Amino acid sequence: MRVVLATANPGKQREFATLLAPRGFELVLQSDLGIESVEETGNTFEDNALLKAQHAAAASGLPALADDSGLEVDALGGRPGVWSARYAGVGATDEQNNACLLADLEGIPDDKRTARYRCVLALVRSSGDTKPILAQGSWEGRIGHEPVGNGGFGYDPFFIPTGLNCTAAELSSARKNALSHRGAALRDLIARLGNWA
Ligand code: ITT
Repeated sequence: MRVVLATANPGKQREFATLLAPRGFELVLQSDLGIESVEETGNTFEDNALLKAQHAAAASGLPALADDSGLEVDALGGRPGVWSARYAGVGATDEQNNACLLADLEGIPDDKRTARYRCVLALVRSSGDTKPILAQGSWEGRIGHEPVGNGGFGYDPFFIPTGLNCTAAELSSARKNALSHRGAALRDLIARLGNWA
């Protein structure tokens, strides 16, 4: 099945390529079709995932898969949440977002630094698809005090998954995919696919 992957995030692109290759999806990057990212105006992961998928489907005429994801930190009332990519401002780098997170958590002890990654996927056959498939996954953990590891992307050097003594950035990509919110959301999506397409 030929599907446009509606993301401009290279970290997500790598993870999707590994996760979807064995599932018979032929992924086309929206950037390879000259499709720009749409403005994320939704207030929920679901709304933004749908927005991105519908935009890519409308621009390409192909089915589209989008991911909206982020980090919810309990001590910050669930922030940065849907604003995770823009925590330090529009166009912020991972380093700037991580610095912002660390500053906002200054003085917060370990047991209050609980957090989770959430991922919502939207798969549409066309921009007007009235029955999009939505799937989701989450990954519990806590936020460390310093960056550790070189793998993954985004907040991974600070995210210590529950039950592990290392950060998500120290995991191999296979292990991250097996444990992560994105891996869980993709397994949920595949379970919901049925005879889609
Ligand atoms: P697209 O909209 O183009 O897909 P984006 O990076 O803007 O890319 P989101 O709006 O969904 O995507 O924001 C997701 C942010 O959440 C991402 O930039 C990271 O900061 C964070 N994030 C999500 N999944 C992550 C993961 O597996 N590891 C680390 N950080 C993650």
